[in-house]
Amino acid sequence: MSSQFAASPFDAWLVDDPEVSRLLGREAERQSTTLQLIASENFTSPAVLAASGSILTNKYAEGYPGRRYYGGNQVVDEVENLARDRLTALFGAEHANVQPHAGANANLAVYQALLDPGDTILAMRLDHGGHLTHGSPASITSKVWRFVSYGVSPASGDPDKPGEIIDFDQVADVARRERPKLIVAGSTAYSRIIDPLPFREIADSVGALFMFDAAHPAGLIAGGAHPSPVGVADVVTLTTHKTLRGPRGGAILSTAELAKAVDSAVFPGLQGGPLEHVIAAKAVAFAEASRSEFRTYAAQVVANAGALGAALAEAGFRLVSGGTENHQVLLDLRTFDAELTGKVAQEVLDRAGITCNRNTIPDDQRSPFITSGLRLGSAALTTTGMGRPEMEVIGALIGRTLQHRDDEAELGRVRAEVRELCLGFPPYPTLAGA
Ligand code: DSN
Repeated sequence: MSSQFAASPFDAWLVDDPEVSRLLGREAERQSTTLQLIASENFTSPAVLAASGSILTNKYAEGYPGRRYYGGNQVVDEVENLARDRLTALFGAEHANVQPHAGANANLAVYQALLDPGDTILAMRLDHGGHLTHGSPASITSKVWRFVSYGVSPASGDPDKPGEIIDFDQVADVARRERPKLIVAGSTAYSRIIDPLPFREIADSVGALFMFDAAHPAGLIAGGAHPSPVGVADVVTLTTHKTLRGPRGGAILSTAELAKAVDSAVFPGLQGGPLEHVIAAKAVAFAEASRSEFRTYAAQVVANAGALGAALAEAGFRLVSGGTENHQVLLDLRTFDAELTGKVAQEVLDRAGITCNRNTIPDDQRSPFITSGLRLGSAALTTTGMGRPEMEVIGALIGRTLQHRDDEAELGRVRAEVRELCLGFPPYPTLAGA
């Protein structure tokens, strides 16, 4: 492939499959000329792309280093040990499992490791920002375990104390009443720091174990922008592809005491052969996240989300919880336009080259498919080098797009401005033209 936009360091090797090559080329162009504001996405480094596209995909390695069910794993063992060592060092953890194929698998494995079927788990309400694996009726988690939930405090309308933050009185009350065996902290749509300490205290007060789902803030924790739950929680789960900026996948950190239970729950409990090519890419990402530049990156992600949120507030949107302390901005669209749903906003923004996702807001009257909110994230655009000035431009562009959503000519003008902006911040400058 010879294009201005490269999809991987190995594009040229796809000449024998022009159909896939063309599709990858189109996706490379999409990622390079539209604004990536999905809060759970990022741009990995070319080194991460190279490792995840490597020959390690050929190897079966069921088991763990030194204890595999297949021969020929001498090198693979070194790769997985390197990934585990780098991850434990990055977070100061006693034990790491780098095999989970996704964050959902990591969570499921922890439940399996620590609980019996039917045990009670206390986690965040889905419509207040919790994840599917925190007890959605659609998830297998709720069929195996009994979930009870906590949420955020009501919106107050007072700009100095806006509310919509985790209600620890409620966490403690439900914990006392329901006596969960496990308390889960963590969310997918919540723009504030999650302090692990009050959760620990509540868990101790009712004799519960404590799991921190760090899928979203893992990179902010690694980069020192958020407090670390490691050493506070019994188990920390994470994804490697969001703010941590690695390949798509999950990982689990635990105390040494829980290591065996966690490892057995991942394999053979839940998964078969580990994706060693992805584990190699995780190792690359963990090394990248341990460098001082990554601390600068994490701080900039938070600063950029703040700048984007301020620009959106200026454009007339209400920010859920009144602001942001992480990589996310959760918008309540109703103050901007009571008729505008998250679904329509997402679709119109997509046409203008602005990629984000609709999201419920606390106590949303609309369904999760329609929603009254939008979730935006700053992690990917920060990787491209964008800063405050670009966030201000993007906030204004979002306002303009949604204001003129029925005006195709205006959407076309925004699309052109978005393309121009993105071309100044290529995600893969060293691969372009490959
Ligand atoms: N898909 C993830 C997110 O967007 O937050 C959660 O699984």
